[in-house]
Amino acid sequence: MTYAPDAIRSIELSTLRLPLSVPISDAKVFTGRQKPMTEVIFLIAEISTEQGFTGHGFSYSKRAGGPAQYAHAKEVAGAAIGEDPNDIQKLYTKLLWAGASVGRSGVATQALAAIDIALYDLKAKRAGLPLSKLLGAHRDSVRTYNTSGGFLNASIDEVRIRATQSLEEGIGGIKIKVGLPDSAEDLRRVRAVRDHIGDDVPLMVDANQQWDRTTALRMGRRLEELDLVWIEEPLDAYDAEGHAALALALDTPIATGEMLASVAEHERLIEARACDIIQPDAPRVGGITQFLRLMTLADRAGLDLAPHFAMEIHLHLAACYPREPWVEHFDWLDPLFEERLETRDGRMIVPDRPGLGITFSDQARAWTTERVAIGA
Ligand code: SMN
Ligand code: MG
Repeated sequence: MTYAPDAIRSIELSTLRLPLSVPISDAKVFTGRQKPMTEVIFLIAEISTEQGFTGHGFSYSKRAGGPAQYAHAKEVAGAAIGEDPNDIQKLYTKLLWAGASVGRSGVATQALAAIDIALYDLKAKRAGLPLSKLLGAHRDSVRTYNTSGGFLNASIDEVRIRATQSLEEGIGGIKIKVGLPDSAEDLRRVRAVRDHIGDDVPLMVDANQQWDRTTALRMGRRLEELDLVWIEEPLDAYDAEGHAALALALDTPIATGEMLASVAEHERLIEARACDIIQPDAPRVGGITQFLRLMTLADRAGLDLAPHFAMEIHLHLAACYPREPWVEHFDWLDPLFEERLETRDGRMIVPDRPGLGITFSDQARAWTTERVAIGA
């Protein structure tokens, strides 16, 4: 059977505001750098082709950046109309050049990410394959840990309750936030959760960049006894040298990377040997085309992988990583999709539905604030 080229007929872009049930605080709020988070803004891309195939993708922003991502996507998406949707790398490059004056990272490529992810969803659906199978999976499920129950706005009792709920739902690990101005309170919270879940349940902590190098080393040494899976973002996301020194000084693995906005920024971290576990975010680095490049670099550097947030996308990608990865569980996005991801025996199960396996819900449509059809 010869290949009959298809063509992109339209790209529908929309902005969606997901309200959070309570204002969310990590350490960046307690150091006064940010306000509590009350919503997450999503850029949705829905691509349709002349042969009738469709694909959905999303990017996101917190506190600022959403309108800019939507505006940039609106300006450049037209360059993809009429192109073959299977030429994903060509399309990424074409859209990058269409908006080249604003660079190859940050908002510019986060706007492209939604379209890039939608193209992979479409290609996998055309093939009748889950995205992980299209890309070449290593596994059908991925170890998973919960974050949404461990923020600093929650009391330690609430954190304990959410940890129990997560473990009862079949989630395999618990991450809690640290980085409070009072380090003694940090230690009390971590020790309380370790005592609550027991020594055999994987436990991680996340300082969201709020320790200085001295505090990070002191806290890292005091946390060694708690046998953590990793200490996340102990330092500023761009302090590759500080992370590298800390990784050498501590036994507990160092994880970081979520805030980096391009493959190039991650390469600097990898070259500096700044971490043991890399935590890239596909929407944040420009989509799946970029994430796949990054997975290759990370594997060659011998790093473990624990992608940040957006489990609906990262579950498929982590399933393709050569080393046993982790995927981060948040329940925040559940209302956006008709389907729910299944967790059992500590792992998240890759859906056997074609593509990403997600359908936007009526609630998602109701939370949509802007929408434009390019090319239709
Ligand atoms: C995080 C995620 C979502 C909102 C704030 C902070 C975090 C993480 O750093 O690792 O999940
Ligand atoms: Mg984090």
